[in-house]
Amino acid sequence: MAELKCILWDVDGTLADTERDGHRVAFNMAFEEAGLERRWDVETYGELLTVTGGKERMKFDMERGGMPDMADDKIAALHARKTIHYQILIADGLIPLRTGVLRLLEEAYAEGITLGISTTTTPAALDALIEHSLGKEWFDRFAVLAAGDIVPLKKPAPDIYNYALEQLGIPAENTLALEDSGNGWLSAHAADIKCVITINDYTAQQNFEGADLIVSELGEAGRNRIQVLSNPHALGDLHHITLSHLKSIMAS
Ligand code: XBP
Ligand code: MG
Repeated sequence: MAELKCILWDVDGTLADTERDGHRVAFNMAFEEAGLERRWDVETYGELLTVTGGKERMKFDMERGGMPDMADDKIAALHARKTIHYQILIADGLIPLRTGVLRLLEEAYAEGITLGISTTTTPAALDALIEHSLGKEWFDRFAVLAAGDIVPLKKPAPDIYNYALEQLGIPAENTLALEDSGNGWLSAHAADIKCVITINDYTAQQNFEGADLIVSELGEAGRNRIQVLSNPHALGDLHHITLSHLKSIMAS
């Protein structure tokens, strides 16, 4: 039984559905700009999402014959352009937060629970989403922004979660992660952090065996009831997820 002191948030797919209409589109813009013929359609991108990290994803596609051969520095330069396109898409306000995210963030912040980010995406991409989808004040409200290449191994390795915990000085047993993907779940689990999953179209079929709660979304009081896919802590009849549900998970 442990007290909930910290919530670490994944970004892509959890804070917002950024992958299909954000990152994927930005990759394709960078490919076109560089004169490459390769385009990642919605289905292909879904396959590629099993590889975390944009540079790693491009390299994987290259190694399987999708993209032309490129040296690491070319991949990095292409990815830098992709990040700029992504920042512009996000600044245009095209990607809203997922339902219930802001409500739960605000509730937790008001209660003094430490909030942090644990993501595979590039810091500049994260900053764009915070600024344009959450609001600038959240730069100060998150106690740690753990992102991208700050650790050598990306999710599913536990490194990014371990890094965030080290920075915060908060034990894993007092921390809860919010994730959307199998790789994210494996990463949090390997860091001994309890984890709630909000699935999305790209991750719905992935393996979350052992996760502490699996739901379709966090939901809102005034909206449709969420779908509950796994409720191992027997939280009762869930219409939407509240902070007290997250506390109950930690306490059981
Ligand atoms: C998701 C990722 C990222 C993004 C693209 O991260 O794996 O690679 O798809 O962002 P998370 P970059 O779910 O951990 O937030 O191109 O900046 O890597
Ligand atoms: Mg994610």
